[in-house]
Amino acid sequence: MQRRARALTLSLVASTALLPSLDGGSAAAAEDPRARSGEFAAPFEEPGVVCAADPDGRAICKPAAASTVVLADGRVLYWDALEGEEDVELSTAAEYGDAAQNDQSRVLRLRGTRPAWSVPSPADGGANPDGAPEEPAVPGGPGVVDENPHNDGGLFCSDQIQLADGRILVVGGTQYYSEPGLPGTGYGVAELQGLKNARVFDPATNRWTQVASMTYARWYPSLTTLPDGTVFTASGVTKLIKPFYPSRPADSGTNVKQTETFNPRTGTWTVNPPSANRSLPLYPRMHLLPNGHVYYDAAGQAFNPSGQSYDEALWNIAATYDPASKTWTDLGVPGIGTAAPGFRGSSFSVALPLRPPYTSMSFLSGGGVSGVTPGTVLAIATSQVNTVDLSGQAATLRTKAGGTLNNPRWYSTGVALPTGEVIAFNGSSMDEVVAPGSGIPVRTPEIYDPATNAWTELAPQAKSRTYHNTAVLLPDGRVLVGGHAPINTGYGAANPAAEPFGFSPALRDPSFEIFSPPYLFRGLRPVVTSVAGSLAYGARIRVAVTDPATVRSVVVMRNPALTHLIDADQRTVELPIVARDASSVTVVAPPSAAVAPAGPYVLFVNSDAGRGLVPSVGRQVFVGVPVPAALRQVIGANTAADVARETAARRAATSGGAPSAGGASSAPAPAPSAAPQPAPEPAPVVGALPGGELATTGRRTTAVALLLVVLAAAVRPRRVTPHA
Ligand SMILES: [Cu+2]
Repeated sequence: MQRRARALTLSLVASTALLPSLDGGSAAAAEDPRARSGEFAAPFEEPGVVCAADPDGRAICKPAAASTVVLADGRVLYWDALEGEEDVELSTAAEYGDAAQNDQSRVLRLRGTRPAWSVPSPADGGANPDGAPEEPAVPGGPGVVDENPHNDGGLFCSDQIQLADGRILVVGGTQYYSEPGLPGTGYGVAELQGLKNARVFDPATNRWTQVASMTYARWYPSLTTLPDGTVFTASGVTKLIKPFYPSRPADSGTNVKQTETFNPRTGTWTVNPPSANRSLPLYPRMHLLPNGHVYYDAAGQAFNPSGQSYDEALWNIAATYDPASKTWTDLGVPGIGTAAPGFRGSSFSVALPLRPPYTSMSFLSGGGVSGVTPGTVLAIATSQVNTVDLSGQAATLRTKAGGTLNNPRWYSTGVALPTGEVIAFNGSSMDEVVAPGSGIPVRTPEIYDPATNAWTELAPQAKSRTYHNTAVLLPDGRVLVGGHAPINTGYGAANPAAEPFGFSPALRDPSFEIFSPPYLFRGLRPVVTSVAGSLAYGARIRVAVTDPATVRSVVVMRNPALTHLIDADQRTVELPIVARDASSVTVVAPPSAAVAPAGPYVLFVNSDAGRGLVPSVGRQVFVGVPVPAALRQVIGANTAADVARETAARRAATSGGAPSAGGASSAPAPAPSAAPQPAPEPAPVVGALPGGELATTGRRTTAVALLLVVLAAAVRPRRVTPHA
């Protein structure tokens, strides 16, 4: 059916000064309040209209960063979520099976004085251009209607990791249809089905290509890179809303229990034996332990209070998976005796620094909602540190209650910093999958100090970002905060009427903001003047750095690849300092691929000249593999430019002269005087539905009314299906 894009609004690019603080401030920095609070720069977004009409009349809007990847070439790959909500006129539940669109991707370049965007080819990742087969819940029953050829390959609801060579593997995703539907109307009961597809983005060519597909279709899976470079894939669901599978009834009413492993060398998938099956939440919080096993941190996405899987009580149990024996071992329910024992929904799970001898690993989680069904719908403010101890014969789990967050936060993204601190960004006061648009956004980030186990509020951001927000550490030590792609208000049409009263924005937000953490205002930053591009396992590595005597630690951090609060490969590996001279420190590279799977990492040096840890600008390195030939030149050029700029800035700061041009100011992101004003809020492309237009939709309104009975059971993406 024809759809009309509405209310096209021009928004100017809001340029930001993209260069980070290099000198960390002058002598006056001791009194600088930003040394406690950090600072946000003004929001900016892709230039052009917020939404334009495609040849079919559908709204094509600027994507929000619901999934964000920091590429080894320093650029940022991101893609949208829930594309097409702008075309829903009355009811997401009744129209979205047709109105949904494949999600667009973008590449953002932050180097230089202005942000720049490019569009990968194809923009939507290229899966299923000719449609994909549906799995009907009722063979021969009310039919599947799938008349939109542009929504069978959505990037939304996939998961992604960095391959060892810096390409990005993206697995799963979404296809949309109505089941049942009314042919020719665009109306029906929306269904979101997982994809079997896997695709790879190559930063050297800006292209997406398709690789072999999985056996099982997965919506909201989690990927974890194993020590041998293969990729363990768990969970996801095939049909989100009506998960009954006539061809395999035993799999009905729960998520995909089968696990699969992808081998990037052969490009093939292997279904693991039944011993590797496990009932897990969507986007289970997984991490690779330094013994090579995969840890499930008893957290993930869940939709309280009505339940999502008949066996979801099992999600309370933390466990490890051994890739050699392909078996799981339960570690028990974490946090017994704390305020939030067991499963936590929509909570981040951030790996804290791995330190020699690498025999334990700790994970900080915070916020979200508590428990499986019935659980909580209101956000919680608890945090906890789960530690898996591998020093004995068998892995053991212990939980330490963390400090209470200053704000309850559902769907808050946690970002690990080079210093070992963690910042919680974004989120909402309640679960906005249950009641879209009814949460109060949390705009104040807070920082966790592992030394005190406490959370402290930071400088607030400009934009509200709740469902489908992201935040990732940039190689320069700042944090890129973006996203917000909500479900339409109350599963109807997007309605911004409640926003002035402090509720969540009804429309997607394609903007970004860059946060400079407090450590950027604590004094001079060390400058890494030289380091090898590739770190062989266990090798001694000379890191040439300014003022080596002040160096406290050297870490490598996996390049981020985040969606839905999860980046399973995220890890910070502290490298022991074994020698120090007048111009360098010498460290030992990670000992094994279990401690640090091969691939792209950013190396940071943390110094302390008396006012707390201050990280260097990071250097892109590869651990366990050579720098990929396709990226060698650009990484080399980036590094050379950074070293020259940072060295000049440090020289200017220490000589007492004015900071040199090129971003050496003590302010981390000053807006240049010529910069356009910050981008306006996204235009109300949907919510302000004119009355005249409503009057023209009488036929559709009747059709919607006819479907209400069916909708009562399916208006929300959650379910209770009896065990077959
Ligand atoms: Cu989602």
